[in-house]
Amino acid sequence: MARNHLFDGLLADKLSSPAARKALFATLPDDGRRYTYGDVEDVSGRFANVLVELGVEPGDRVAVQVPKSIEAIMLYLAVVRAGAVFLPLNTGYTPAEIEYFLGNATPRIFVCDPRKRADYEALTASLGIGLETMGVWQNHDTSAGSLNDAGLAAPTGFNSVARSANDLAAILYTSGTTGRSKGAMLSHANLLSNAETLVDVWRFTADDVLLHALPIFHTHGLFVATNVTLCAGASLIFLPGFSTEAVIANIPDATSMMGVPTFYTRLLDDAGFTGDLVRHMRLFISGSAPLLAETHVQFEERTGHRILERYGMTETNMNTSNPYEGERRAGTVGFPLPGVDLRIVDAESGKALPQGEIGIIEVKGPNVFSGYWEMPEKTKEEFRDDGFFITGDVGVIDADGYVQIVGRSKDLIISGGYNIYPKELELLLDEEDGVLESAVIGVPHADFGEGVVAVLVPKAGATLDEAVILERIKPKIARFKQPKRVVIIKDLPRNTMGKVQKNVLRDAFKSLLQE
Ligand code: MCA
Ligand code: AMP
Repeated sequence: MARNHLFDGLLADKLSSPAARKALFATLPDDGRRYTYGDVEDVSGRFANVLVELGVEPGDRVAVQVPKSIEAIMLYLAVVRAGAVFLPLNTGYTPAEIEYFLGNATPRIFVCDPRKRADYEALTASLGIGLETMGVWQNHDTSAGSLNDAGLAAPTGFNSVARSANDLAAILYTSGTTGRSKGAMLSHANLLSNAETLVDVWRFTADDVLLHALPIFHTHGLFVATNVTLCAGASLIFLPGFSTEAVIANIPDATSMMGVPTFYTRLLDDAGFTGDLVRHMRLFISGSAPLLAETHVQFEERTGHRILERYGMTETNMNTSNPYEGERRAGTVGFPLPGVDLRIVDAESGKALPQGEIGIIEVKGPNVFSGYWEMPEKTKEEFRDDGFFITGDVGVIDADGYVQIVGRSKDLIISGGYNIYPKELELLLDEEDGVLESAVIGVPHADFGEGVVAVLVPKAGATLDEAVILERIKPKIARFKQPKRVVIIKDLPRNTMGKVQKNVLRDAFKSLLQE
């Protein structure tokens, strides 16, 4: 039978016999349900049948902004099985933000939260995009959206559409320095090769139980956590989101956990998170944002476990990881993964730098995406002629080969593991009445690592008010991107070239978000 590279690569051996199909894929502590690998095949088959019925053809995009549920994972697999391209969107995005993604990606259908259907009817109708809904199922009897209903009525059997290694499996949007998001095109082979590598280097097996508290619209929760689990034939404890209470309640049944640094600092802040509670754990992994060396040390002191930090990007999946065996070095992201070439280059000349010198990190490998959706120019700008992708992260390789990320050449804020591009906010703020110009910066934040601060300069004669500005941008942009504070100053500091000196602002306001 023709193969679907990603689905069959992840799952064929788990579906090969009735006994294998009975293995557990997920438990859902919220409603007591259990999902076996057989259920994964059956439910993804139901949704794949529904998608085909709705007119989804191979290569079509299916855009999805739905609350976290196990059915949403089944929808991801269904899209892959139908030969289409999965396009997940952050649940925090406002309709104004979603409009751009739908216009840019022109999906066949858009699946939204049933509670938000009315917000999208006119937009999808005007773009000629089908509108469907998917909500959270509390049990098998109650449905929660048009896709949930249709899935219940559809047959389970579905012959996955043949797809080869280079066919697209997903598009994930990631903002650029220009402030407009670009769709990173990820192939079946990008996703499968990275999952296989991570299973290997992190020693995942069918005995693993991964505590899943991440959102599933980004690389971390969707591909790293979920694909690795599927690939290993392991299982998930699938939580609707992160809370320290839920993690503490469920961690006794887990063997492993993946999280952003905020997960770990919040757990350490809770006296109920003790060494005894997690003595049995095999592995804690952190990524998406820098884990402070201090957190690494505190975590080991409390639990005896050394968090394993790794480094990735939407465009590349995972690039480097600290070793499973051997020293997990605090403040570093470890070694390039097997099959990944990583070099440090001079930002200006693009020439490779010797070990120990700081420069831009570039990567090449089977994990690296093929380009940005319908943006050949942008794609060209971010690749070297020899195929290396320019990450925009600034790093250095130490004498033992550990990669350390020391900064970013791209103007990016990472808050609680979410990326925020200042330009996008600056464009919005500049449109506000009375604003002459703005600069958006990230400053230290005890909980989120970095928090957003907007620095505004009023037009001559105008007065600006922090609360009014915050209120006005509220409906325009996702909550997590909104400034935690707005400060108003007379002039922005500039260098002799006229460029705003954000480092000066970051220094001036470095304590603004500290308690
Ligand atoms: C929530 N808020 C935030 C954030 N999260 N503000 C800034 N940054 C955030 N990350 C807002 C809320 O809207 C709220 O505003 C206020 O801050 C307090 O929210 P709180 O209830 O404390 O937040 P929460 O719901 O507990 O969420 C915090 C969280 C969450 C659990 C850390 O942000 C999270 O799950 N982050 C994970 C992100 C992630 O998966 N990143 C991976 C990207 P108000 O009170 O006004 O409503 S993939 C990636 O980066 C690459 C490829 C990789 O390497 O993995
Ligand atoms: P995204 O745009 O969501 O793909 O985020 C990718 C960016 O997150 C990378 O380019 C890095 O700047 C950052 N990142 C991911 N993992 C780490 C890490 N372990 N340490 C520091 N930065 C990280």
